[in-house]
This record gives sequence, C-alpha cells and structure tokens, in this order.
Amino acid sequence: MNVITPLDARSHPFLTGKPKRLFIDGKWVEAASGKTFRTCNPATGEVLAEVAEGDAEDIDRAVAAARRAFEGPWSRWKPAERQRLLLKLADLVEAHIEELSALDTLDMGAPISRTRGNRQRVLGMLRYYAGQAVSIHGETIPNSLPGEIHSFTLKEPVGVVGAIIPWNGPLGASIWKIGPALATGCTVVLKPAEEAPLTPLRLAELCQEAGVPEGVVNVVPGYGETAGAALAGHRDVDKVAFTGSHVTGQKIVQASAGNLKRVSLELGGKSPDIVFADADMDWAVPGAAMAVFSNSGQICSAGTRMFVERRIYEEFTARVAAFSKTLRVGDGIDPEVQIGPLVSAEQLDRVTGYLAIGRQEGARPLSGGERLTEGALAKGYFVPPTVFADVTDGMRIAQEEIFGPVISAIPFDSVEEVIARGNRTSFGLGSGVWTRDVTKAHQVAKGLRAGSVWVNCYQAMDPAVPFGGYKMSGYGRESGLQHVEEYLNVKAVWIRTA
Ligand code: TXE
Repeated sequence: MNVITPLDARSHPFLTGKPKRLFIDGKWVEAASGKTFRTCNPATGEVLAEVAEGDAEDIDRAVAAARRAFEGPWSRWKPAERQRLLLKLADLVEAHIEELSALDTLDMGAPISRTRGNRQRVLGMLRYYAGQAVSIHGETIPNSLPGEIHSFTLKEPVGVVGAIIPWNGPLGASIWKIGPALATGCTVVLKPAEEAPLTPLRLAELCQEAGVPEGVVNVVPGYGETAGAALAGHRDVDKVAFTGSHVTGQKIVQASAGNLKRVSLELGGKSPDIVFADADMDWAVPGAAMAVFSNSGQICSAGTRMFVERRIYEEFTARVAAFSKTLRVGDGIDPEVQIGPLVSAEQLDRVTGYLAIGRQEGARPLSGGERLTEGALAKGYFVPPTVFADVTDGMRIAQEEIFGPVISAIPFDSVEEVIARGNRTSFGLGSGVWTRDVTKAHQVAKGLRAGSVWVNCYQAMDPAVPFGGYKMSGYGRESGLQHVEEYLNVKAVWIRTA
C-alpha cells in the first residue's frame, strides 16, 4: 500500500509534480484559453496546485471525445469486460487509498480520520458497480397476441453523461458518477468543483492506469458558471448527473431543456433528526451531534433540525453542547482532529452569517457560535460545533441550509406533531429518529417525506441502498439497484412471429 508519511502537502506525490492539466480523450492537455486557477488548503491557506481552468471550448472537446468513445469500440465492450475494468480500478483505488484520502483532506479540509474512514464505502461502491455491470437485463413481456408477437425490452446506455460534482467529498462523489457510467457502457465528462479538483484528477490517472479507453472518462476542472454551465447546456450530452445546491440544480434543469437531456439531481437539505424521551441517551447524544458535525456540517443530509421531546429538551441539548465541546478542531491532516475547517472563505462567510442571524432571531447559543482564530487556526476557515437552543420552526436557521456545524434544537410534544413539523420544509433528503419504541420508529419512518430515514443511527450508507431526495432535495437515486437505471434507456422490441 502506498502510505505517505507525514501526510502533508509538501510530501504528497501528486502535489510535487507539474501544474495539473485537463484530462480529455485519454490525454493531459492545457485549457484552450491557457488559463489556470489555484486550489488551496482551507486549513492553512497554502496554495496546493495550479490547475488548468476548463471552459466551454474544453467542454466541447471533452464531449466530442466522449461521443466518439461512446459510438466507437467502447460500445462493443462486453459486460464482463466492463466488470473487470471496474474491479481493476477498485484495486488501484485501494492501493492508493491513503494518497487519495490525504488529497481529499488537503484540498477540502475534511479530517483524515473521516476521509480514511470512507475507504470501505468508496471501494464497496466500485465493486458493487462491477457486479451491476453483469446484472443489467431487460424483460420478456407476454402480450395480447401470444404466439404472434414476441416482445421484450433491452436496456441500453443513455450515452454521454455530464457529471457535475461538489467539493464536500470529491473522491466519493467522483466514483458515484464514474462507477455507474462504466457499469452501463456510458461515457462521462466530469466537472469537479473549483474548490476541490485534485482528487478527481488523480482518479483520472488511475482510470488511465486501469485501462479505461480514451474518451470514456474525461475530467475538466473549471468554474460552475463557465465549464459547468457549458456541460449542463450542451446539446450533445444525453444526461446530466448533478450534486450540489438546489439553486444550481434549478439552473441545471433550465439549461437541460435545450435538448431535453435526462437529469438527476442530488441537492441540499434541512433534515429533521427527532429525539424521543425514551431514546438511549448515551447513544443518541453523540449520534445526534455527529449527524451534524461530521465534515463540519458540510453534508447534504446532515440532521440540522434537531427536534427534542420537550421533557428532555434542556438536559439533552445541554449534553449535546457538552459533547460538542469535546470535539477536537484543527487541521484535518492531524489524525487526532475530528472537526476540520470549512472549505472556503465563501462558506465561512455564509456560515458565520447564519450564526449572526441565529442570534438576531433570538436563538440561544449553548456552544460555539463564533469563528475560531486562535494561533494556527487564524490561517484557516474554522467554525466550532455550535448548538442553538430555543429555535422555532419559522426561524431562518431552522429553514435554510447552513452547510456548517450548526444544530438548531427545537422542542416538540407528540409523534403526530413532530412528523408534521418535520415535514414543514421545502427539502426532503435525510431524517433521523432516536427511540426505543418500535411503533414510534415505524410511525415516524412512514410519516416523514424524505429519501432516507435513519433509526437510532445517522448517515449510514451502503452501495446497495438507494440514496436521494424528495421535494427540493432533488430526484433520482444514487447507490442501490435504481442507480444504474438512471444511466440506462429502455427499448421495447416487438417481433412478429406468426
Ligand atoms: O454549490 P454549487 P456551492 C449547498 C450548500 C452550500 C451551497 C453553495 O448549502 O452552502 O450549496 O455551495 C457547479 N451550471 N451544497 O456554491 O454552486 C460548481 O462549479 C452548472 C449542497 O459549492 O451547487 C460545482 O461543481 N454547474 C451540496 C457544483 O456545481 C454549476 C454540496 C456545486 O456547486 C453552475 C455542495 C452552473 N450555473 C453545496 N454553478 C450537496 N448536495 O451535497 C455552479 N456549478
């Protein structure tokens, strides 16, 4: 295994080489404009790399390469060959997992304990898609004219996929797009987030090493308004798979209308996490806290509206606040650190803006509440885990996605009431319930309008279990059997046999 010691930017092999280029048609190329941008470590502010800045012209080149590959030899690859390719890629990712985890940490700040911890999930995903590659099949459908007509369906790859990903988990997000594309026989143009382009570029090198044919996977870093918009609006892209904010999701849908391309959207949330008085407190306190504080709250399904049954409200919120003060905040490259920085100055402004809004709205901070600026932390974008008590449903901190380590704690009295109030949001991605009462657990799981309900756990993920949103959290599913369907067309074939 490729272990890097010490895990810092100066010793990371991917960061000591040349400026990073675009990966188009199996080659490393400069941007047509010759422009580059810098990507920085949000824990220290140091520049990690200069990266070629793709825009519409580069997206055109990448889409053309992806189209050629889709119509070329790639279309004749057998499912078992695509399976072998995915398994080989999985082995390479496994061999380089320390390096990839460190790259995620350096480029977007998540603690190395977290990025390393994602190892099983990331490898499991690639191996799951490898299994899917050989499991795709249509149906035979007995019809109204038995013996005269034989009808059946074929599942065919949708074509060229434009994948636009955010920065909050670059390795996992890249694999969540490239994996199903390779499994189904699609080709892909991946546009990483401008905040964290490095891991997707390193993954492209591993795709090359695994033998992914030219043009099948292309990676074009660049800004959203230029490269991203060009990809979403491109007439020769058959599907866009997008993960990011609901505002950008709306733009993607509008841009897709030109050629009515297929769209799947995994957007934000304001997920309810409901704690009943009968819950196992020793389990629920850290559980509800980490449902928000993991990755500094930069997770779409974070359980940020923490509903607590009124008779334990004061005690429970105080315990969550006390727990939050035990969490170690710092540069995530230190294995002991549990809470890293926010990804960027923009996110810092956004989150500290909400901390001010919370106070103005009358919420009571029990922990955190201010940016951290002591010592080395002053160089990065650090916000400590924050618990706001006395939050009411209508407050902005109870309705808008903050995407930072901020819990809005809200009291409730009954099952029916908390289901109704939990649903009173425009989002519907994650949700949680903490209780020992199986009836309540079922009632809440049935009543909440959200793509995932976690009972006595939070943010459990598995490649075989579908993940996605209701309402403004988007549509389509990633992971599970449904995921590859998003990358397939169904063709009905009718054969006259009489
Ligand atoms: O997201 P954007 P940002 C939420 C979270 C966060 C907020 C803003 O609330 O605070 O969004 O983050 C590309 N056409 N989430 O600005 O803009 C962009 O380059 C095409 C939730 O980072 O959605 C990047 O690659 N693409 C979330 C990707 O979209 C465009 C994860 C995401 O950026 C584009 C991240 C355009 N017009 C943020 N504009 C989640 N669901 O996990 C931008 N992009």
